[in-house]
Amino acid sequence: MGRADMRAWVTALMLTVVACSVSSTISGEGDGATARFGVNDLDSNGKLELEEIKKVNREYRSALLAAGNDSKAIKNAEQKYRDNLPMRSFLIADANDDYVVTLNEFEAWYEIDVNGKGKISDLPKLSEKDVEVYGAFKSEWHWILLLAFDNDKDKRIDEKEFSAYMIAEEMKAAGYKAK
Ligand SMILES: [Ca+2]
Ligand SMILES: [Ca+2]
Ligand SMILES: [Ca+2]
Repeated sequence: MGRADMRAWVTALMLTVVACSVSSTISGEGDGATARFGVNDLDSNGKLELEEIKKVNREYRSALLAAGNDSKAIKNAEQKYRDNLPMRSFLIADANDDYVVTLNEFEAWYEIDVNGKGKISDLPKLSEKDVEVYGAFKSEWHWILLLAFDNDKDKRIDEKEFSAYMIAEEMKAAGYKAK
């Protein structure tokens, strides 16, 4: 695969995941920031840890995967995980890059990214390490999606299997049912 091709399919993969996580920025009633922080703080220790956010996001993805093409099941999963904090948002909110998001860091992120106050450029930038963490985490999900096309079950994706995956993705994007 050439470099340009590689870029094209990586972009296609990224779009799939973005589409899956867009719905998660809706917040609940009342003090949205605190409520949403609480939903993601699985062990209720007042901090959001990297592993915790990975866990929530994995659960959300599994629910979407289980929903398959069933649009009602997809809606239910999106509703259930509407306060889920996407990995990318966690990494942005983590202003001091210690991979723990405090309520203060979370509220600062929430004001700008969810409440739309201030400028997006005021948000902390993703560091190189953040991008690495994000890329590695995303690869888990892409690998699960790809393995569904591992017809000979050898845990490797050959050219033919990859082609079937891409066709299925394009079918989905064009609004046709998967074969
Ligand atoms: Ca926690
Ligand atoms: Ca932090
Ligand atoms: Ca294979």
